[in-house]
Amino acid sequence: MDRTAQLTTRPAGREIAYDPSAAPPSVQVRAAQVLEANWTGRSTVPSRGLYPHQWSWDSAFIAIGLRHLSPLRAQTELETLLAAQWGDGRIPHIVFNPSVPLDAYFPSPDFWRSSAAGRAAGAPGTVQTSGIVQPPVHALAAWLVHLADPGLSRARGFLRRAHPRLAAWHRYLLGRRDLGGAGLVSVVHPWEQGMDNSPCWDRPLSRVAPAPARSFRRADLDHGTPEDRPTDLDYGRYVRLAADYRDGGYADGRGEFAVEDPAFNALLIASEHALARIAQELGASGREHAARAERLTAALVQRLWDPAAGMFLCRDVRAGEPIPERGVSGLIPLLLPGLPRDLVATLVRTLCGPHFGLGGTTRLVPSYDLLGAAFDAHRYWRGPAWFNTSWLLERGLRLHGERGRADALRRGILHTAGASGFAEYVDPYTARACGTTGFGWTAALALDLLHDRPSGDRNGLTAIKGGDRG
Ligand code: 9WN
Repeated sequence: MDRTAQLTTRPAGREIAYDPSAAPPSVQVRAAQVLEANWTGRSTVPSRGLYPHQWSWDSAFIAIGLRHLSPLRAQTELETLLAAQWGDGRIPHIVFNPSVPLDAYFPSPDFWRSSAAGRAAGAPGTVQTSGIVQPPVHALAAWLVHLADPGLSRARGFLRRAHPRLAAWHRYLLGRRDLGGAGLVSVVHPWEQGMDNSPCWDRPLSRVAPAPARSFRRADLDHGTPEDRPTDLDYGRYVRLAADYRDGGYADGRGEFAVEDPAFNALLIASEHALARIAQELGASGREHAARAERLTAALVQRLWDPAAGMFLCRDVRAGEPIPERGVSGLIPLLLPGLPRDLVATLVRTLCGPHFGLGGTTRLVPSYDLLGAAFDAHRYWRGPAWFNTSWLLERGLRLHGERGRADALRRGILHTAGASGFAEYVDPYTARACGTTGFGWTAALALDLLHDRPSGDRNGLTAIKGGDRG
């Protein structure tokens, strides 16, 4: 059933349980309008101006919110992305819309040349994509989308068709991207991790010779304030890394940049838990996925936990050392059900302490250490708060019984999302909007938090707990 019409005409009170003093009822209607405006017929753009194509992890987050408006559209969103999967299993980070002009976004399809340069890796011939990936939130999204309307999902064979593709995606990551040899996945470009210009990348990026500024034209500056966006020097390095990867036929293992990232790996683990549930729904045991989730959790703790920092750190695989920067990525493993209790307690202390300030100085979780030398409250992933990371941490807090903190963060997300016009990101202290507005995942994740779920399983997380497998 498509609920979009109901949501725009009905008073919110009957369907939605939330505190009206903290979140104006119109947030739900306005969030639905953003998703409507960004819908292209088969998928949702993150933003009409700045990001006019389909992005991989955006689509997963968007589907998680969209399921409350239209389970069918949420399924279609993921199916459109999965249809662009490469033969080697990778899900590309951008699926290009052929009707959008080439100069609307850089790097455009003529930069990536996926069907030619990616032929050996099995890039599709019918659709143009990028050649890098983004965090694997997709199996988690598919499971949550299924739960929104299991009858429709079964009738359409949604999980039956999605499961082999999701399993191949994880096989690609675990088989081709274990560049450090410790069982964890490495990203080979900052855009893959999704937090593009986090100070965590500064050290590994400093070894990369930037492409000359005159060799490309940035389209992002047509839409955003330069102070809110990455610098030209960073862009030159992004371009160099992507061009080298392309020129090597998108083969893995050779590039200068290889980083094991806590959030990327934690999302893979959460998605393995989800795959276990999906397999069970399809009549299998799911044990293989649940066991993999446990092994990966152990590897994550063993390899990336830093007791002195009180959180997980990224690891520079090429230099063979941890990266001594506190990025929000290092808190995201809080969403994992199998994390040792003492680590959970330490992560919560770090989240609420002076480095991230939650419940004290900040309204949402900053993307980078408030006390770090590179902190900048406005520039992209170097300090501002993003809604997807706060949403993930809200889930983590709730999962581990931190109900009061989770409720406060939820109120903060809802209030800020509405008050900022569904901003891409905000100043963590003042909540001033940065980047673009009408941003897809901000609207979708606000909708998700507004939706009334049965108590005890608000986000379907208890359904994918490692200890609860059959
Ligand atoms: C490059 C689409 C994407 C998000 C990323 C965010 C930003 C792109 C860019 O926008 O990255 O992929 O052009 O800066 O950093 O997380 O998926 O919303």
